[in-house]
Amino acid sequence: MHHDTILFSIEDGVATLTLNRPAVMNALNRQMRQEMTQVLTSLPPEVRCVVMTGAGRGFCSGQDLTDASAAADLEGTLRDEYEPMLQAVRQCRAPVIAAVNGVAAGAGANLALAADVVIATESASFIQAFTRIGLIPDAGGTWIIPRAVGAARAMGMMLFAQPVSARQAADWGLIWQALPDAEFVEGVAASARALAEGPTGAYLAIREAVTASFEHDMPAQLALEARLQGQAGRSADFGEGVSAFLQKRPPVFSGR
Ligand code: T3D
Repeated sequence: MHHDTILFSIEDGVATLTLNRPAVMNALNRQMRQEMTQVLTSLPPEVRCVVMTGAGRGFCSGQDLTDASAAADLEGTLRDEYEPMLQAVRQCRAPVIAAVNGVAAGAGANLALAADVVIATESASFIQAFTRIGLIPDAGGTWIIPRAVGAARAMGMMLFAQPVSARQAADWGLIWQALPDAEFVEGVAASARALAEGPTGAYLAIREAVTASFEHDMPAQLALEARLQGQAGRSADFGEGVSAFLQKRPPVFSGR
């Protein structure tokens, strides 16, 4: 399928989805949101890891501020266009890596933070830019950020709208890794390969359990773990993992 605002390719089970409006730092317009949602909800079966990244020097500058129609109905735009895109990331049938190649601002930052794993290049930064234009953080930011870094840092990021460097973000636990710029591309590729060769069902169950943990008490979480582990225990990948261990060889997971 042809896309105008994103690039999409698949190699060795890794799908790379590149936000591709570099002249505006990959600002999100309606078409980009639709194309992202469409691609993420119709991945071919061979895909076992998705890498989201940006073309040019930025990752994503958030809402395209030249789009007057989105501005005229923010609630509708969020409900009808942002929410499906974010749910497509959170419910993707393969683990998602956000490869933050440069600045991630506004909804662009929160799109990255919705991924399962965020790897940023050291020169990148995360900006909750919203209050600069009189808005509140959206695109899931008010849910994800306080859970990741606590209320004090979340409030500081959101009220001051200053860039948080990739290194600071990693030190705070907002993201998984900040890599030196020279190691970024290979580091992302190695992580993507590792996930694409891994036990996909276990990865998706881990996402479900970690997400649910924020709402559950411990008994409810223990019950969820038991159910999800029962499911993992019936997978071919569990059989393969144990056989490989006993035979002292690396496992070859099928993702089933
Ligand atoms: O539906 C709704 O509207 C509600 C949803 C809201 C969600 C949101 O995301 S609100 C937050 C929107 N985003 C921002 O406020 C960030 C705006 N951008 C910036 O602050 C800066 O551009 C960056 C920090 C991202 C990058 O700064 P810098 O100095 O590296 O680059 P630049 O020169 O500012 O940007 C390069 C070009 O991209 C420039 O165009 P030009 O002058 O070369 O023709 C700039 O205007 C354009 N650009 C950057 N961000 C956006 C944008 N154009 C449209 N929309 C943008 N968000």
